[in-house]
Amino acid sequence: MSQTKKSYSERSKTHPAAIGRRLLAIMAAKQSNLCISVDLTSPSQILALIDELGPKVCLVKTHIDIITFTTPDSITAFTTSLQSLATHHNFLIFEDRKFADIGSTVQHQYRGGIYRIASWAHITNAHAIPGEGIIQGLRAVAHEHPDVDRGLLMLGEMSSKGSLGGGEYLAKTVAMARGYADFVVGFIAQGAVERAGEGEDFVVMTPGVKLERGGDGLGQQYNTPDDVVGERGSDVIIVGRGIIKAQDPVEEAEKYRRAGWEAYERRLAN
Ligand code: S5P
Repeated sequence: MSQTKKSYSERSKTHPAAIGRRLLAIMAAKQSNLCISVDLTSPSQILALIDELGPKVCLVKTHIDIITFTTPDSITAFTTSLQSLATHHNFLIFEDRKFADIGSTVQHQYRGGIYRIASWAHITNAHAIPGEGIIQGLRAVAHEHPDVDRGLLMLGEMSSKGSLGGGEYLAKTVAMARGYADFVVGFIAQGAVERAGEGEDFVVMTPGVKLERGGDGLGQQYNTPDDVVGERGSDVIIVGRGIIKAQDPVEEAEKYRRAGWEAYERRLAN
């Protein structure tokens, strides 16, 4: 059976990566395929908004390096609070770091520096451009945390105008990830990626989502939840400004949660 026809609940029992099984189980339990992208710069505003939106989402996406921290301690305080919110509201944390260097360098970037991403983010992402050493480097750091589940998304296709991804690049990215099924949970792409054999499962997450199609004047291109989940077979919608800039972000998040979930249910039924 095509993976796009299987329920999240069914897939949560068989996904080859532990973090993939956990994410799919959360999606099924909360009836949410919504990932909120909290692209704000104030730590307290971010945490307050996540506390409000937590019940509606399966995943919270951060850009830790756009946040204004005053001291190193305030970074730890932030990531500790974020982890508590994740436990309390039952969501996972996705740091949108977009690693793009050789294996040796990304190991340092993932493990160390001031952000110590591997210590708090369940999922992060990487470009395929350096070749599979980037996956090997990140996976080795993830294995330094045997007590916690960690996973990676490979960027195979971007939402922005003129992106070099998609097509053959996406196919090569998928091929590269195949040997790392216990760590590569899935892909960032604009729709379902070429699905393959037994035992494989790719969670596909799609940014560039709003309730109405359009753009932002800087190359971002928006499609609707129905376009990406219903028509193109993506699994998770990633929404930033569509929710965080709304007058009532909680009410808006509920609209996106419902739109994403209904598109998924229609896909299963058709
Ligand atoms: O192809 C991509 C990949 C990502 S991760 N296009 C994207 O827009 N993103 C991220 O998704 C981007 O960095 C931003 O954090 C979010 C989209 O935000 P929005 O405000 O346009 O919904």
